[in-house]
Amino acid sequence: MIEGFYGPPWSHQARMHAISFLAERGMNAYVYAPKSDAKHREEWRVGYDTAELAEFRELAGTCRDAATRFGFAISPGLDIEYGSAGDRAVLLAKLAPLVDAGVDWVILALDDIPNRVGLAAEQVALVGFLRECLPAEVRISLVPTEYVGTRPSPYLAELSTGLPPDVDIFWTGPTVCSPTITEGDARAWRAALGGRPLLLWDNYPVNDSVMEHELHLGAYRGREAALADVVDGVLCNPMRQPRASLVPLATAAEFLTDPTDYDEAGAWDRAIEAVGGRRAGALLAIARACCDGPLARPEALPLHGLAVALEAELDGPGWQAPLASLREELTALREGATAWVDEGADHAPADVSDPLGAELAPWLWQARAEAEAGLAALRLLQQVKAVAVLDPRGAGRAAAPDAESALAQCFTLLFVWTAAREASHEIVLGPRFGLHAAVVQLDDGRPAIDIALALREDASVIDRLARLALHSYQRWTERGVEALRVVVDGDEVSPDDDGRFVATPGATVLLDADGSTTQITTPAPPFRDPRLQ
Ligand code: LTM
Repeated sequence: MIEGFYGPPWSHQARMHAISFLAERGMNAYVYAPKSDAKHREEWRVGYDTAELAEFRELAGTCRDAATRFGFAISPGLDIEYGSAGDRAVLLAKLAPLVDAGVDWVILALDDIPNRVGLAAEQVALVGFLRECLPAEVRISLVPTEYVGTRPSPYLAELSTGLPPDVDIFWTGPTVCSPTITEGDARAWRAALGGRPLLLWDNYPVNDSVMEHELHLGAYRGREAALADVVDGVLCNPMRQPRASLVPLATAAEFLTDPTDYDEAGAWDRAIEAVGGRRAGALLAIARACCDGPLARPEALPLHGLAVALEAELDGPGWQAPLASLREELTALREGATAWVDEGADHAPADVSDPLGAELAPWLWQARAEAEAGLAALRLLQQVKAVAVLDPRGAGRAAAPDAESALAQCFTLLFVWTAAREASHEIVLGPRFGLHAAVVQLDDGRPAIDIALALREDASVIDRLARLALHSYQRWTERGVEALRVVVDGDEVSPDDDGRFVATPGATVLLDADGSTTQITTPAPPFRDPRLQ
């Protein structure tokens, strides 16, 4: 793992917990590289104080005990004068106490700075200087200024010819947060670097900068098993939320331990169980609502598949079953999120009694609002259909759509949908507007943004359900009123004024009203219905 995101660095305790948790699952490297630790980047010249060095020492000890390699990254590229003897001396003076505290791996992180002609040569000289001055047992790696792509470039060529041979180079794949990374991608990048050792800085599940409203709780995926034969290591960049990160990271650990036989679904279940503990059920519900991201498009959300299935059945007699599946998914989300936020209503970022709940709180609140809106949409869809209750002896009661009930439900939907859209910017059940860092290489090696990869718009499943319900309601208002028909095993029966009818047990019962049909396959409709009270 490489803690290399923008945003508040993890707490020391969270870091120590993550290292031990991941070591138990086979991960064996940790790099300290939080961009927002000023002493790591903006104020890289300032040394760590005694208390901070004591924490690094403890971290080094934890890593040693967990058979985990401990790396410290320094990111001086914003303002270092590469050739300046003064800056070089400051850099060495900064690193010396860290090496003394147990760091035996130094990473020079020169990412996210402007590139220019001649930069590679200056960086090569600085790495050479560090190689000469740091003890031989300290490994050195470089995060280059160009770290994305699969093609050669003048910068990479210059870098690879000048660096000491044992210095390995970080790379993030074809883009910054790469949806897929193949063996071929890695071979191509390695070739662009003259075949030198390559470490994958895998930007998953990271959710910083433009992604900070997303929670990436889905399983690790999209990496070819044979990638392991080409790269010399994989370090995942976690989310700003240390506990929640352990879900995707535990799945990555399973993949990296055995890429060929990786069982994505099983790994995800195991991760949720291990991280969620007594909250595993609720964590599963929120994870199913937040498993899209750079590695999985919103179409991968389970609720999306259920919504598509409902759309396919909506105009036919079998609409109740897919509607019931959606109700189940959304109810689990609403119940899980509600119980969690209610128990820790004062969840503050520093809540130590439930650190996972504190991290997830903004998404739990949003999940509750989204689930309410989705359920309101489903209720409205039911209101514009004929429904019935049917007991095992064949006694039934049916009702046609009713203008008053439908209107009331339509208003409810409009209010709760508005509430969900206005609640917060946190993304749950698909983005209304979302961005991913999608820098790529053009054919000639120059950098660019892949807009198709970067932009995700109008992909909220809740919006989709709300629109579906409102359009169904609209279509119903445009139809003429037709009398309710009840057809039992092909024969029309006449319900009484209260809608009561009798069917032989096990018979096929169809209701027709206002141009739509409902087949009765369950004793009651998906939602309790005011028309049948
Ligand atoms: O990926 C690299 C090498 N650098 C930065 C990371 O610090 C950041 O966390 C990710 C995700 O936004 N993108 C980067 O470019």
